Amino acid sequence: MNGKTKHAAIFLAIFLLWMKTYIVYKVSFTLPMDNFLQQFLLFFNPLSFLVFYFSMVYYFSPSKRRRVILWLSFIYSFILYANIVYYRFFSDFITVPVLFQTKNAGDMGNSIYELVNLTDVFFFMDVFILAYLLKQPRWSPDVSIVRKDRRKLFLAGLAILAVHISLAEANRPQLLTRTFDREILVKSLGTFNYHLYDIMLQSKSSMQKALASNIDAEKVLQKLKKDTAKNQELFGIAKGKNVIVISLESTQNFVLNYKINGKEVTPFFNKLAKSSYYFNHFYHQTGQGKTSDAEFLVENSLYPLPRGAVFQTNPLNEYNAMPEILKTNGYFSAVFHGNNKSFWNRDVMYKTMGYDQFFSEEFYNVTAENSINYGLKDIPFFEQSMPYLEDLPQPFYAKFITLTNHHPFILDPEDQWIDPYSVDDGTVSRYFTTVRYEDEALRQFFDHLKKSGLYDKSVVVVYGDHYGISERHEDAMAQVLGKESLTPFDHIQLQQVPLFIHIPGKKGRTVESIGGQIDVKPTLLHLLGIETKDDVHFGTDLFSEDHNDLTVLRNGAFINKDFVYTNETCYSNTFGIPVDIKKCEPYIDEAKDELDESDRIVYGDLLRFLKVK
Ligand code: GP9
Ligand code: MN
Repeated sequence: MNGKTKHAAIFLAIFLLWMKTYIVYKVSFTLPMDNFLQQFLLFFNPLSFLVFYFSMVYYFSPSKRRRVILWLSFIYSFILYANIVYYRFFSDFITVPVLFQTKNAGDMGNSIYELVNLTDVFFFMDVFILAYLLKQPRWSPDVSIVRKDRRKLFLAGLAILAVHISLAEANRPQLLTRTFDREILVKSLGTFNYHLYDIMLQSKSSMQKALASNIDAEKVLQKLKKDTAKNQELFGIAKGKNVIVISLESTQNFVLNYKINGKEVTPFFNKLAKSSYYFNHFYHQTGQGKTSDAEFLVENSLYPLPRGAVFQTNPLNEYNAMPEILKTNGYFSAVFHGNNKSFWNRDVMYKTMGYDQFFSEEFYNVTAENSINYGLKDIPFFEQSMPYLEDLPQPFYAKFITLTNHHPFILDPEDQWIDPYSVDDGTVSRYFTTVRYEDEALRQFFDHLKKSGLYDKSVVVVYGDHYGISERHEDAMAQVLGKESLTPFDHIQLQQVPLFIHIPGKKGRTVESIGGQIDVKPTLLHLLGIETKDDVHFGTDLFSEDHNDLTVLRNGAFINKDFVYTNETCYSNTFGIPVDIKKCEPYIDEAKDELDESDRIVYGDLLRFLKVK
């Protein structure tokens, strides 16, 4: 035994990775801590996984053990690093479905380049230190470990895990059964246990469709087939009109009426807010599927999924999407997007949703001059779309997805019509310039519509798809908003995106209803004079007095007129200060049930049972 501890080599490896993970939690992720138990859990949580993980070493022959320890350390570090890079952009952790979204990876080159730093090499330093130390006799892997020692280590792992899980459950009851918020899972379980848990959820959701039955469907769907309250005055006001829906890339509501050096960032949107119905308390409800999740919400009035993009995971389900409903009302449907057709699996999903035509990249003349970042710039995109649009059979339902205002918000100098915001954070600083460009693209598109005569014959719906500036830019955003620092309440406010609905012949007004993307479908159908009582949908008409203002975000946070619930804290919506959690409790459950029900529909593909009848 030459005086050293039996498992010295793996203890050393465990110790180094444990400390590294904890440092990553503190430095690379933003994980707010409410109490001492949470602090302790955060520190403790890497250990249980690491003990099990490294007990594998002893299944290899003694001569290989050193190499196996190093490989395990490297793989662990690599997965942790992948999470760091993903987090830098998405403020979120990797899930299994995200790993299969590789189709999008080619287009993300710019974004990834922006997110990887040279200094990241230091992140792997400890693996080199370990390689060096394991060569020293004091730390070299023990060759004499026998089955009994292995079992002891495994039991120790089990004991640590039991303590860990009980503490995590004590800190947050029903952690494993009712949690949508990955941040809480990672805080409590640790990154790697969380990954294992995620793999388990993945297998469960894959089975859900096979096990779903007509009876489940009946139970879930019956109460959702409701006759959503309407606004009698506006019902059918746009009957038979064309519908043009525009998805604004990464556009948050705070840019409206914002000025830089005396110049408006969104001169056109500011005018549009006055000449249309403008919803100033409207939230995005997207998850990991970003733009595609927003499309899913708007056209199905179902929630996207807690993990992955529903466009990728369930593209062959039965839905009752806007294009399908409108087809039975005599509409032709088309979607326009200057990017590769398979991005977000759109080509497959659009067929499922009943689109008659998809004008993707191949329909456009895309050159080095007229493209940037992900592809065709918005101005030429709208310009080149016009002839196609004018040729569509009417009435049509046409959706346009903009692209230029996408992270990392790069722009050619000749397209820059406003100064970058002066702050020491390139992303935030550039954001304003690409928003300004997008605003101009919309202005020009509206001009084209007016010239072509389509403007007076079409309802135009414009919405922001999701945030552009993630939480990790909070210092710069505090400066933008003129605050000392941002609270979780402020972060929820930042999830507001603009929504405009222009109806020909109507002057419009600012609508104060609190709502989200899930509400667009019933709102729009009602304007077109289409009943919604046979449609399964979660949203309610934003124009109706009985509109349900409980707006649920995909991570279980919610907003209504009285409260904002986020980060396990209940805030007064009027004052933005924490109030007794009990006030939020009834809605916490309602919000979760709603997300659960929607997930059951999507995972179980339950709408197929409706169609049969
Ligand atoms: C890609 C575009 C951007 O075609 O819709 O997608 P996002 O990354 O915002 O989801
Ligand atoms: Mn987007």
